[in-house]
Amino acid sequence: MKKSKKSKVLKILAVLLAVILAVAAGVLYYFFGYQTIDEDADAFKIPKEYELVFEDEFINGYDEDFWAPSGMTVRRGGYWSQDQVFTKNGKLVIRTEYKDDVENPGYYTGDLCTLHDRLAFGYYEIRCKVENTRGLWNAFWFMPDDIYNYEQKAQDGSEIDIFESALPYRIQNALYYDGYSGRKNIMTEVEDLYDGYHTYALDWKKDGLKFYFDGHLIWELNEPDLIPATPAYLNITTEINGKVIDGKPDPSHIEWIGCGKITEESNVFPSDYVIDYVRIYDNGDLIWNKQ
Ligand SMILES: [Ca+2]
Ligand SMILES: [Ca+2]
Repeated sequence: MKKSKKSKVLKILAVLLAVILAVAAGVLYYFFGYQTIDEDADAFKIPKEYELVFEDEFINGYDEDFWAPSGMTVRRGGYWSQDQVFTKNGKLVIRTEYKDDVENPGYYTGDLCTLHDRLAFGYYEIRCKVENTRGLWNAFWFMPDDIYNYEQKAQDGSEIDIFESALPYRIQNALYYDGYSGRKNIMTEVEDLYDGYHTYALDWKKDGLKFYFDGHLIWELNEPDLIPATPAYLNITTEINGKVIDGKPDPSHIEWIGCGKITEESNVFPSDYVIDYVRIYDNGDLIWNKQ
């Protein structure tokens, strides 16, 4: 009797310990978890059968038929303004800086997003340079018109982050779906993240997603219910960590834990997200709904 009671207690303790360890592992991955890149692995080369269907080299402007800045708007802890988005020497620059000589003093940055076109599947590549500025993140990502479709998991609308740079020396790739209640993500540590230009790519096919950094495969998803099949719009953005409080950006209410808070003291401004090019290839599956 005593023995069985003891073994029951031990079993319960073992289960509890397993649960605690699993939760701890989840928490650790959430805050600290990341992978590194196998630089010795063969780099991916764009197959010959992939057809280049769009290219913006940002020479004397961006392709105004394809995308545009969102215009003056409040975005998290800062403002998006078309004035922060310009081209220079064959590069697109999204500039972040603090402005106090304007009607609404605060941190100003910007974005480009596709105006009317919606895309699904295809191969997408950006070549860009990011800076180690705390409290903001640069990104290249897809957003569906409706992420609040719950009938299917990611298939009926998913945010797809081809990359986000939020944590120091780390990039994140992610899928968000079902009204942001669904998430799959991976963090990758990159030692030379800030040392010049890198390429970030997504090969989005009907049977899977592959994410690349400088040609190195860093994440692969093959589960059918996680492969988005809904055309989405494409974004290049910089976002300031923070929340909108009473219609105003408040960078002291930080939203992404670990990204930190943007401050003039800890950063050098202006901070530029510099994009050399964006290219889109038809990988055999591309859907491009033009308007
Ligand atoms: Ca869904
Ligand atoms: Ca260029």
